[in-house]
Amino acid sequence: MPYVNTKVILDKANKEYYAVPAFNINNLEFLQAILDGAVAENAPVIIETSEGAIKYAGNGDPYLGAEIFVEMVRRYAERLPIPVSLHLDHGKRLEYIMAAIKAGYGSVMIDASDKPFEENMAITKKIVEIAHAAGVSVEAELGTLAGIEDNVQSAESILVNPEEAEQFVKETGVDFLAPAIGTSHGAFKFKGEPKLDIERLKEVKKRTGIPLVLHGASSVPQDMVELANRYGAKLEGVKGVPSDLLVETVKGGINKVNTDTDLRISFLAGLRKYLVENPAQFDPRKYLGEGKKYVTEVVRARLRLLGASGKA
Ligand code: PH4
Ligand code: ZN
Repeated sequence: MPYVNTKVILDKANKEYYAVPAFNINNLEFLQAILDGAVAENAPVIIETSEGAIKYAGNGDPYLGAEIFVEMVRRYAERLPIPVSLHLDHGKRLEYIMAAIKAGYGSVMIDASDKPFEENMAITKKIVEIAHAAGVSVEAELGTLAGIEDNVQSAESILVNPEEAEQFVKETGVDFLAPAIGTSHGAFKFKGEPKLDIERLKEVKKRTGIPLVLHGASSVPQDMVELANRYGAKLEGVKGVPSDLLVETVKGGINKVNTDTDLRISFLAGLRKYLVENPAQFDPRKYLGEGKKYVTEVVRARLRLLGASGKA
């Protein structure tokens, strides 16, 4: 199946009420592990890279980094029986957005969510014009990623406003929207009970109808955390979005589920276990290969949970 535009994958998911995970990569090994999992599940998959990942791959040069990722993803995708797309995650600098568009990414995110609403809207509109002219689809974000604390007042100010979401989508022509509903990036998502504003999400979906994106969606699987800790890691107090709550977000209209932390932790668990159990081994293909197996398992579980398995 070809390397496709992210819109092809997400419009189908929106129509058929499931979600596709978007997995972050920084290198070759994670890409291989993710694609192995998606092929095993006969599922569509979105690969995404942050500006940091592009900088890392390009040794500081965004154009080189973006080209390397497009080449890697496209060359693998062409040989596979599943649709695969490549997305720029949290594009904040014009240089990185242009590099991704020029290199051949299927979609870019313009993240101006830290700017006032009107400014976010103006910046997003401009990027939509540029990207659409090149056949590239666009994701934007409204609200701020942060957990919902007890103080409802502060929650109101950081979470998406559904009326604004409707106006934003109409005026910018954006293809996908990431509404803040109480998640946060990383492995420490909730201080107390995990809580997301599902009603707010449903209202955004009702008013916009477009594919919605959940950032900070990792579940932080406890078996992987325990395994990593057993072999020397110190991951304490880590907490993600529980599986049943994630399924609620899909029912509420989420179609793209950003997942990075879960892959980092599972790779670490496999790598640490292997290195401790094989202290004489120094072939990177062996120890990185073991990390990959754990990533593939987490990818497969995620695809099944979100309803993407069998949807290729
Ligand atoms: N992301 C991943 C952001 C990764 O700069 P960087 O490469 O560290 O950025 O956009 C997510 O939403 C992932 O959420 P998660 O932490 O819950 O996996
Ligand atoms: Zn994110």
